[in-house]
Amino acid sequence: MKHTLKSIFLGSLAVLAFSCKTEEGEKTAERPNIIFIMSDDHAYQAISAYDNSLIETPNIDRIADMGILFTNASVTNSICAPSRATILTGKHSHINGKIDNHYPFDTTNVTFPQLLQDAGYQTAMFGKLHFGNNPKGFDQFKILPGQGSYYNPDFITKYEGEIQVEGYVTDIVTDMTLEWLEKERNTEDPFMLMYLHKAPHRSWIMAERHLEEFTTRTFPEPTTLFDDYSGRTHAAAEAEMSILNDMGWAGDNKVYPAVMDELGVEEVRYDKIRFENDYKRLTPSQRENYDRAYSKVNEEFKKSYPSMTDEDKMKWKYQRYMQDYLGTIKSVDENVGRLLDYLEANDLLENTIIVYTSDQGFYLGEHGWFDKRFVYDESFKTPLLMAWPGKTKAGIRSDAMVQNLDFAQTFLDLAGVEAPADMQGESMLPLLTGNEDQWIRDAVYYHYYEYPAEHMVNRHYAIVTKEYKLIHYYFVEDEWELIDREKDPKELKNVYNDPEYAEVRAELHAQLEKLREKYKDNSELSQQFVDRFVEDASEGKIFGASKEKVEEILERRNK
Ligand code: SGN
Ligand code: CA
Repeated sequence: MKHTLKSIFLGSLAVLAFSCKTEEGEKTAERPNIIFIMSDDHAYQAISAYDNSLIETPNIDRIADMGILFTNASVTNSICAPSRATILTGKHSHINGKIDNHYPFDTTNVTFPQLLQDAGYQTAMFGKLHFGNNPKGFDQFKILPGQGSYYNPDFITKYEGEIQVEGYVTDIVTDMTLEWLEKERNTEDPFMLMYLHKAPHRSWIMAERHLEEFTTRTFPEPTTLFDDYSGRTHAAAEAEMSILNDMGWAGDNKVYPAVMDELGVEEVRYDKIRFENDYKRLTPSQRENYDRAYSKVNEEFKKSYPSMTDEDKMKWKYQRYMQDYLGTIKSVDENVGRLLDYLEANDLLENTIIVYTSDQGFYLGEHGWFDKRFVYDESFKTPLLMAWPGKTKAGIRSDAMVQNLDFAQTFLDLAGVEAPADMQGESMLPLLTGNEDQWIRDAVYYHYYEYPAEHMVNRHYAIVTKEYKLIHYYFVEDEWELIDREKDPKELKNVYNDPEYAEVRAELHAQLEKLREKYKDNSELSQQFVDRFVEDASEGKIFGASKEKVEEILERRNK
């Protein structure tokens, strides 16, 4: 069935190609250009097309106005480099091998940019990749080393070696992108461009022009800011991503280390050094603007800190977090606007597919958290807006269960390139062309691995349907969670042992096993990844958690 539909589409592409040829036959198929815009850790709660209670993002919203907003888009593994590996390969982490941020990407994997390049696409990548190796299949790339820096960032470039560029990272990545479109691209062949922002990743440092406005704004608190994690397995309580306890006063919230010393504020791990590392990158004039805004924050903090209760601290940190996080998004939105304006002014909107997404979602205080990793909605789901002006209907919403797993096959399909048989996603093309009925997936698979590590989110895999989530945590304790997504949208209650759900639970278990078979995941594979970790940990590689903590967990595991 799928194959037939695909043939029909390829057939119509061929007709399109034929009809595009001039009499002299000089013009080849008008294959669409692809622009893949991705930010790092951009929560859908912080895009006004989804929710305008925190920030207005008029430019990102333009993409939804021209096309589709997906309300159920998700990732297969909610962490940076694994998400990028899944996007490029069209395969789950256990198949492409990039299960976490630490082990390098296996460059023998076939990626969709390589296939598009082979098929005659011009390819370019600018911004954050985070692989530990350079991307294959690109005519041009300028990427940030590792996480990259917000101010005066370094870049690894394909032709100029390592360079440092003065300015603000979101503006610079856009300058590079526009320069490539304007000067390097030829206008004959289609292109595939990956425009990848570092923002709004931690430590959330906004552009100078937004400091004054955003450091004085106040934002509404989520209703679960003071979640006590009762009603679920131990995994939620064990996680170290609490705004109150794990967010740094200095490195994250920009309290000056000297002020912390003066007040006797206790440091969260590496907090002051993270602040210093960011601060020392600023030029004197950048520092002046930074200090102008943050000295006011620090003055106010000096007055209020001595009498703050834990509840006050949580509230204060949440506000500081939102000011900085959303401040960085303001620049992303402005720069997306610059790109869209360029496309419009250069008649490029018509035959270009524009995608806006994030490598995963993010907690903006829900459950008292920042960061991601869990299969709970805020980090499992990711924003996805797609437009193909003239082809997609404008302003529609889709609740289809699409994933980052699907991009590779979607882009290959759009370009009329056959996808390798071992890719594991589905082309989203039917959803873009109003053929929703041809989209049949009703459950997705998730598997997170990076544990024990920074933020201490337990290893888990899960099946997610529109109604339920069945989650299995493993490594030390084997524990299950069943979430009723319709009755409990905030995901506060595990009903796994509730007799009322016995039937649902049995059904989900069976479905989960089928999905694991389909995607070729199993306990032997998980065990291999665990064994590799345990061996490396015994050699002192500990991936961001404290040594004592890792030892304690491994000991618990051995019991
Ligand atoms: C850094 C951050 C973490 C974050 C990881 C992964 N700590 O280590 O908070 O979870 O990146 O993020 S920081 O102190 O260095 O800011 S990811 O998006 O790259 O997966
Ligand atoms: Ca990320």
